[in-house]
Amino acid sequence: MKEYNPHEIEPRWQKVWEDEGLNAVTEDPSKPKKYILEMFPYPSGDLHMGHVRNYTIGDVRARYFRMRGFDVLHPMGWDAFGLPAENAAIQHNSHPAKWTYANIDTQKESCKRMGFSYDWSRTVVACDPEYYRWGQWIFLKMWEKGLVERKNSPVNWCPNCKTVLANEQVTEGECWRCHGAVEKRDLTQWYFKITEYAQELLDDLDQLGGWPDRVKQMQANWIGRSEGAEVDFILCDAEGNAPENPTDDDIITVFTTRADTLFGCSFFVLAPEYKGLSDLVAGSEYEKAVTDLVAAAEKVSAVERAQGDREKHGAFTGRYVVNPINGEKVPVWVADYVVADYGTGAVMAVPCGDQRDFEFARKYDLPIIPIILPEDDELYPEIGGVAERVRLDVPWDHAFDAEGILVQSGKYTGMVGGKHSEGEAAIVADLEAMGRGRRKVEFRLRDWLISRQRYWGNPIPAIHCEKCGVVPVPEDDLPVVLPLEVDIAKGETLKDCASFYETTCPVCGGSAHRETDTMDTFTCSSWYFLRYTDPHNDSAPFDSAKANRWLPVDQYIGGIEHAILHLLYSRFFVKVLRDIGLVDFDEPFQNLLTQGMVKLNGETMSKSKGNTVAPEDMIVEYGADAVRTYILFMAPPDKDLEWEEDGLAGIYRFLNRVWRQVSDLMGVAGEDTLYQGEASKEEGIAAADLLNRERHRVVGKVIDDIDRNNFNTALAAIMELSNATGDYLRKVSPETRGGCDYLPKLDRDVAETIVVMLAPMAPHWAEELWHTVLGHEDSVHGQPWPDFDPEQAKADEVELAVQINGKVKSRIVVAADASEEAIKEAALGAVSNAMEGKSAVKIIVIPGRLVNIVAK
Ligand code: ANZ
Ligand code: ZN
Repeated sequence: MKEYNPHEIEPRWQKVWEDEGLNAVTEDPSKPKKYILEMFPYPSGDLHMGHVRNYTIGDVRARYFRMRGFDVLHPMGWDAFGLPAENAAIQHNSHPAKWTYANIDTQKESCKRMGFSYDWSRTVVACDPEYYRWGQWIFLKMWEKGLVERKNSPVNWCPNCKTVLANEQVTEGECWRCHGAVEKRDLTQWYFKITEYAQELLDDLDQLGGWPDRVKQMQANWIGRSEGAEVDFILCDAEGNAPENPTDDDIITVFTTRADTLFGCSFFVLAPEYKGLSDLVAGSEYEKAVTDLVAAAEKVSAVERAQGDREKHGAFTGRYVVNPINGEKVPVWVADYVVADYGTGAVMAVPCGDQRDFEFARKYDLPIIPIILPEDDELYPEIGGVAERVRLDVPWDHAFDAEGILVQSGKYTGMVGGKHSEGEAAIVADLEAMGRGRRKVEFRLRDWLISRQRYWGNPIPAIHCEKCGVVPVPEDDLPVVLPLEVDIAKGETLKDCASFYETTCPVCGGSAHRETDTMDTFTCSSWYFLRYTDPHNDSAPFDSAKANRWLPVDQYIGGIEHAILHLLYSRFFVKVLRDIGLVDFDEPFQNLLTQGMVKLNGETMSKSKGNTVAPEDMIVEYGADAVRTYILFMAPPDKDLEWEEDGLAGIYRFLNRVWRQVSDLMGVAGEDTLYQGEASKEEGIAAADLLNRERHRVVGKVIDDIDRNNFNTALAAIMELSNATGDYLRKVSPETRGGCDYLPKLDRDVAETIVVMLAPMAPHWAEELWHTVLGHEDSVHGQPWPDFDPEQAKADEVELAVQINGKVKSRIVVAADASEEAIKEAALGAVSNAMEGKSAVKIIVIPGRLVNIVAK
């Protein structure tokens, strides 16, 4: 018998599989399909343990479904554009393309060494013109559909990365990549109008039953639907007089979810970027303070400013507006806690109901008028039911933002106030009747800023012509090839590349120049999963029939860090492609698994912390099969995994042990046999029965577990089958087994069942056993999944431990369907001596396990 030697076995089988095209997608329409997908990696350096975990999970599912008779698509590719390639090129005085393709080669080799069953002929590489060409094509289609927009707006600018960042890429005022401070700049940028799909992106979360609730909640929060109303306030002139016949120009509108609190509005606040703000203060004594405040606010990102716990800053504009509900004049301030791009950028401040307004009022000594109270509030006896307003010095230290009763609110006094409340409905209805308000739904979601002032990305297919303006590159001229002769290490940009920059206008034929912005790399990852279905199509991004057959993806696997942006953008792309008529489904990913982190000593492995374990080193030590199996065994896939090399060594020993058990079962262990099988005939029969039962039970359990991604419990069950096998081999000698007509069949059945069930996890190990020990010619990976008979999985009898006061004193064997009374009787009988005159106070039966007799 040969020893299990992964270093010899694994590369050998990898070569055979590759030569025989074992992992090629069959495209067999007679079979049901499964599309198993792992998020494609960014090619920076080699694979790390997080990748290996992600791809192992996907690989097991792909292999499992092939064995269960599905037509499986399981591809891999690279998200190959992006900033790190530029930074590396600058550092090493090289070219981003060189760095990127070298890393792709390294990662691909590592994938092969891990035995992942990708169909490499379907690889999608985002920086290949054959792929990005179709990204440009989709861009043009979106443009045609009115989903592309250029606008001049204040954008987040990272001075470090010299690029614009989407709001989503700014966290707490920092760039998501370099963590440097982000500034505001006014630039003309390209946007995808994802907001047109906001409602559908929210509604269709309901279709995603196979997504973690947490991820759906994160998406819903990001979309941020808010129901409220717009309310029109009338602007007074510089002397503070309300216009007699206000025109549209005299109106400043706010968005509020709490129109019920209008009587508590004691001031009014504009965002520092509010359009027309400078006109309001021009030439007045308030101008300087306002300008200073605006300048200071510019240095802080909107995200940060919107955070509740920040100290608020403001300045009075010297102007007033009239509250439409009660005709009261309130002062207009500018404050940094109001953001320009939500609602209207103006807020009716209600310090008694809104904590931010409350803090601002306290800081600048503005009135706080209590207009909503809980009935048990200490102020309630005094002003509960009072319709007319009195100014009170309220003793509060924070706003009251819950539901309550409206007080001091004119005819609305006594109504319930709060979001979606009776009072809110009544006030909005009256505002509508007056023509001073209307229902409004707001979304937090902003349009997607897709232009980047970077070289290493997909060129935006647009041309700037002095005469014709900005015009699309004609479809037939695609791709706009990213020129490789740009030396970014020397500081060159696309503008410096004349052969790219100088062009002619496709409309008038005059000289023109190309757009030099490239697309956000999130555009590349928003549809790669569609391209895999038809990766070499050179007349369309993909064939609709192919995409419609393979998608939605049956299982998508990736990190929680992509829970918002990547998934939202991909969902958006699919809806747009559906509306263009290219696909006939609404959602790209049916089931989503967000895998947990790989940790070392409680800390997430990361290069920057220097606490990584290189997959390569582990392969050298234990082989890829052990690494794969270990990763699956150590934790459920969505939970964090604490790396322990001892555990990996344990799994290696497990594979070795089963290797020898299979050899023993097949009678080829020779001198290496682990087991001598010397027990009595009765014990032998019992062990054989148990083994048969375990075989049926475990197959059923493993199917159940893998279907639910519970690979760890599936492996634990296979270990139980291995234990039963060991017990059997210890009790039944090879001679006994050979001399019996059904045991050799059981031996082979159990051996093959174990090998086939471990094949998705330890593919090389299983293939080798399948050929050399089990004597097959074809591949184990083409075998059907073992059947099982639930009837045979049931035990006729069960063994129970019998305890007296928690100490095991005996064991009994009872019928599996024995009544509790019968079990108690048998247990008492078994321990009658041990009771030593004590009497049973209570008998507890734990079915299938034990009986505990509480004795005194
Ligand atoms: C008056 C009011 C009274 C408000 C009250 C709240 C409580 P959500 O639920 O997130 O949609 N708001 C509106 N536009 C804003 C902006 N551009 N910057 C900062 N805050 C803004 O939040 C809606 C509420 O946020 C609105 O309702 C408004 O304050 C504020 F007791 O209006 B509310
Ligand atoms: Zn032109």
